[in-house]
Amino acid sequence: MKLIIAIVQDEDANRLVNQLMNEGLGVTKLATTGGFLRAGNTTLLIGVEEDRFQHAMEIIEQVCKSRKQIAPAPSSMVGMPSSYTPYPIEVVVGGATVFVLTVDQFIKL
Ligand code: 2BA
Repeated sequence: MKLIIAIVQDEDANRLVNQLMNEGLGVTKLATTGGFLRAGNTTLLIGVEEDRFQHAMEIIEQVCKSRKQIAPAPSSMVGMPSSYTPYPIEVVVGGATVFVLTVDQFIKL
């Protein structure tokens, strides 16, 4: 069994949970915050049997879209003159950041 930990954008999260549930896959949704943008995102825990792993990954790939977001500039930058005005920067947030772990045991009590 594998545990997929997928960090996705809030905009895609509900559709992804619905699609996974429709396919009979178990999923847990966590409200999380990205360290860089300090904005909300969603982390899904998806436990899947090996034979359904590829299908789960395909669903994630189909549903999750990468988008551009504006990251606020740091308020102060070391070594810069005090007249320096930092500008916000544009970053591309990926469709999904996915970690895959091999599950040692899966127990329901
Ligand atoms: P955030 O940390 O809020 O990052 C949002 C996006 O900002 C990133 O998209 C990336 O395009 C950009 N970014 C992040 N750190 C940066 C930096 N030091 N300099 C310039 N740009 C930077 P993604 O890479 O697609 O990541 C989306 C979210 O996935 C992240 O939100 C974070 O919550 C999670 N994530 C990404 N890599 C991770 C990792 N190695 N471990 C744990 N979580 C991770």
